[in-house]
Amino acid sequence: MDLDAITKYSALHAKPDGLVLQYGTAGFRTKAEHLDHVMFRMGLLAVLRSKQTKSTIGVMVTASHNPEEDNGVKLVDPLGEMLAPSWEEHATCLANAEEQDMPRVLMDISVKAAVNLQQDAFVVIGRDTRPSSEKLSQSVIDGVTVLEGQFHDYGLLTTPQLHYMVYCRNTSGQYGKATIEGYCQKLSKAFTELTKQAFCSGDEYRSLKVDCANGIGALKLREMEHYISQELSVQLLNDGTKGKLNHLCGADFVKSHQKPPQGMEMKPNERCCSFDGDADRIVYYYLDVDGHFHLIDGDKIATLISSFLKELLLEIGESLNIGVVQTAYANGSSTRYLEEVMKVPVYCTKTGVKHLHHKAQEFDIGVYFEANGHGTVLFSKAAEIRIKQLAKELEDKKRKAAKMLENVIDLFNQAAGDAISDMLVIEAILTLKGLTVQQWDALYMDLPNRQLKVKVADRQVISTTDAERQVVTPPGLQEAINDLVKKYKLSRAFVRPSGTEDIVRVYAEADSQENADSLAHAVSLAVFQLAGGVGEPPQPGKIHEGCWKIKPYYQLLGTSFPSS
Ligand code: G16
Repeated sequence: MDLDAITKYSALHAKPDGLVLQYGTAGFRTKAEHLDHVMFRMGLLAVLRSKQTKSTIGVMVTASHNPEEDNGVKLVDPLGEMLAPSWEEHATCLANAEEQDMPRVLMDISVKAAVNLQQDAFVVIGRDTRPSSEKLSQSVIDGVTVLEGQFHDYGLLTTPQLHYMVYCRNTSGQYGKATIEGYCQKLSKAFTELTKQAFCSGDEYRSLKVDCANGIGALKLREMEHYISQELSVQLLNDGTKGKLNHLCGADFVKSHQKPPQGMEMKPNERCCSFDGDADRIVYYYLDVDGHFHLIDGDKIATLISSFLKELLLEIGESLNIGVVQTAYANGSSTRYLEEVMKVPVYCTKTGVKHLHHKAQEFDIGVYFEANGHGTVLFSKAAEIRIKQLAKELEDKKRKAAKMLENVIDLFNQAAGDAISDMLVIEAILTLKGLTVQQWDALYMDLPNRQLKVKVADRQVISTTDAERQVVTPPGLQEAINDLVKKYKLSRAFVRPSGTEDIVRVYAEADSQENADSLAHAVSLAVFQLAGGVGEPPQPGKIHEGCWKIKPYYQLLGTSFPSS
């Protein structure tokens, strides 16, 4: 390791004094102007990780759903998964080392992690469309080259596409070709094969409006469009030609405000969806004939997908175990529907797809989705081999079902939650089942809910347990939440520090929208008072938006998956 060269180049990417950042839910995120040194150092770290794993490592420059002014960076491990937790710690140490200490910290990491410095290293880099991303990805490249790592810069990519590229490169192309054409060909082939099987191919199922959050999703969906235009016509809105990234649009906006994005003109019952800024999340929605907005979030996506997979497994007579993984944000109705109606085991993990992904790996088929629309499905190697074998051996209807499963395996991006891939899966299922968006929505009725943000001086004063459903510190906060929850029916609330924004998130659900709003507001006030709120205390505000025509509780469990 040429420490002199590292010191010299590091000075060109100097760390602002006193700045402390943490590798959070999805890497480092903050204002773009504070990230140059982090990018350089993550280039260095990616080389060490590549040497240690003897594999290609990915570096993605994006702040996903955050505002355009922010940016971020995360490392992608060999099988396309999120960075191992012990390396997250190394990343935090390296990013926070003061300028003069940085080379020593880098050496310490290589010793601690038993990195063979003679080993070759290869790093692939991708970035989103933020104005700051190109320069910041150049800083990553500077870090890679000063440690004499080789690299390939993919330039503009969605985050899940970068995960896919890493996975392909480390499996000698068995998972697919590590190019955009390879990605589009793999997914579109599976999509075409699947939709070919549909009995119902009326126009109703063949067009979709997509809000691309003014981000990279627009560019990459345009590339995919060329491959799928025979089966699906997509109309792209918020494609980045006019608006600002994630501003009044995108999956995070739609989910948290429970209303359509700017620029989306919706006819009644028209199926629409939104991607987030780096196209790793998707939510669906529609307006009913009375003009009410209906959101179909990650929970309902997981339900649709697991129902479909369960049906196919039943058809081929295989008892592979399916598990669904959610977080505390999952709507109570979704968990009840999955467990009590569908009889599928459901598990709750901490927020962050890295946690869900890990849990989902325990099943033959692990379906994981966060309520915010971030998720995918993982098939174990054994399940994949068995399904492929059955697709050859079985006959007639059973063979058809096994073939469908085979195509579903190819259609999912198993490296990471992927808005484009998930959209194609959902469109294929709706077409195959002959389901309208309203029928899908009617699987169960969401409990009214509200998410709010509270600004505090130091969000780390809040620590949690039980998959973030209970507060441990500061003292008294959990008791205050418990007392507030008792005042409402069918209610639940929790708070947790965000790992991507400098705020505390508050979630509440209850029997009516008014009660969910009121509970969320009361919990926000408790956070403000007990966890060091800054600025104005949270105001009740205008938060009664959206459509929640809630039915009595017993009806929430009533519907079953419509069969074709
Ligand atoms: C990232 C993570 C998600 C997480 C979200 C919000 O999403 O990948 O798993 O749900 O941040 O996290 P937090 O509540 O900690 O801010 P994205 O789409 O921004 O990459």
